[in-house]
Amino acid sequence: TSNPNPLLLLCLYAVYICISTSISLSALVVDAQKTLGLVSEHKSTSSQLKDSLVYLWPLPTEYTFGNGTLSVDPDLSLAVGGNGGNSAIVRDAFDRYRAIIFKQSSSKLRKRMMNSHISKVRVIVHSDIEELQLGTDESYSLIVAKSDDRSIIAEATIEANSVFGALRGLETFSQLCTYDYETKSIQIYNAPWYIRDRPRFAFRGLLLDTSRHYYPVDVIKQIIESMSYAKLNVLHWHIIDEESFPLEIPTYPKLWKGAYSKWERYTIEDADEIVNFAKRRGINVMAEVDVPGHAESWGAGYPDLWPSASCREPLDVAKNFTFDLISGILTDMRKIFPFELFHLGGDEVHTDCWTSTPHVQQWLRDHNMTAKDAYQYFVLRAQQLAISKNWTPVNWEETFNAFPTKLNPQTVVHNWLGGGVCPKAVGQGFRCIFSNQGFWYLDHLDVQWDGVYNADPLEGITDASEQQLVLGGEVCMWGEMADPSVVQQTIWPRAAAAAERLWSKKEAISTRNINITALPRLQYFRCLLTRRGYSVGILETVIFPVRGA
Ligand code: CP6
Repeated sequence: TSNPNPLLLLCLYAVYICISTSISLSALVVDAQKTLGLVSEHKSTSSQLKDSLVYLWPLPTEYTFGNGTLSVDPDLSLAVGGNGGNSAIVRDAFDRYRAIIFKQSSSKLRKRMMNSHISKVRVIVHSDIEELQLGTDESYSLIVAKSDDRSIIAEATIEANSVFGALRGLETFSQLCTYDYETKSIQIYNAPWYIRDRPRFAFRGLLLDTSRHYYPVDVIKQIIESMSYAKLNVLHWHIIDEESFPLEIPTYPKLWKGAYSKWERYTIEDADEIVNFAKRRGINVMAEVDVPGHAESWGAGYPDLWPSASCREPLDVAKNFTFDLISGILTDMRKIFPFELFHLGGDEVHTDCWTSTPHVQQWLRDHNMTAKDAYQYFVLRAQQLAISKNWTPVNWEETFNAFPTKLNPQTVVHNWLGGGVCPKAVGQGFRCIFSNQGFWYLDHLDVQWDGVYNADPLEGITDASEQQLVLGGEVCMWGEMADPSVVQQTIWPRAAAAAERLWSKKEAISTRNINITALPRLQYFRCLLTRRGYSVGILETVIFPVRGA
């Protein structure tokens, strides 16, 4: 199309603002979908203008905004209310966010008291329960508005049922704050804001693999901190694998011999610190002990776990010692991992060592089992151990693919292969986590942000009650090709694309025109991460036509 006349643009913009403020005045909160619907009626110019106003990631469920500007007082204070308002979690988070908001050029900040300004963030938390579990209420509302039309005093008010909802609200508030170089002050544009927000899925995860490369505790904390910026809420800690066993297990202290070195280890205190750091950011840690495959490193300390010294995987199914040891590991880990989900792996089990090692062969004959039977036996026995310690087992999808009717019905099936197992799993009543490797494996560097963004955990599931069984999804940062020097820019910004898919309403972020509806906001989020101190990979414009456009 030809270049539009700037005056015409201005008119369109004014009309648009009038419409949006009148909506906000009449209804206070309208559906984001309606707002976006408005956009798609005037494609190109006005939609670009509109989208340039909402730099929030992930997009809130419902929001309206106006055309005013508010300053944020550098002496911003917190006022709390409700049963849970006085929580240390809320206070600490406020201090963190205040530091983030005023990080830029803080020494040069000017107090701007002449125009309307916000001096107080009011946080109301209804419940004082600080239990963080799957399905913990993360909803919140955020209002950024003047107390009344003539006043120059404005306020930000966050209201939430739980402290974790309040954390999400503080993140959104921080994203509204921008540094203005002209006035050397923090500004909130397009006020008043009325936001009501809640996650689409309860499980929004990132897998971190500390077996292939060791990550110092501080690096793990940085990753957790960045997850909270995108409202991700589960760190799937793939602690142990065949390459190394970095975690301290007091009951079986020689397992630690499987660490790469004496200093590439996590003590119980380290793990505890990570779990508590995550909790204070509304993030659960789901630990994984992957059995019976991917466990060669266990034998460095206890060689009896290997079928033989020359054939070392999977763990020896024929010895009770194997299961006593797993039980000991789970007992020790239960004390530091309060999350109700525990991952037992079960993927990529190659049983050749079982069928080729004489004593295991004999055991299979004695028990009248094939190698596949023994795989099932192992997985189910491990599940029983986890269940007996009051955990809900999660298993990689091979377990479901091999013996779907035998798995404990509580099992959460974790997809990773390309075949789309979730529709089948939920069809059989199992819960499911989506991590299709074609879209959500971050070690696949050829998958670009739009591929991540366009994938949907509910693909192929139409029945509403079956959709309920999809807990959400997880992006996977496998560790073979990543270490602390590159992990952040491999995770970001693509993990953020999945984070919005998992948080925001499907209709609000359709796969149509994502260069307009998503890319500018994601670019902005990418810059937000860099401002907050992270290395972030590049973002490419999607070449149209994309799927569904
Ligand atoms: N480690 C473990 C891995 C992978 C899996 N489990 C994996 C497999 C294929 C790809 C990426 C990662 N490295 N324990 C599969 C769940 Cl492409």
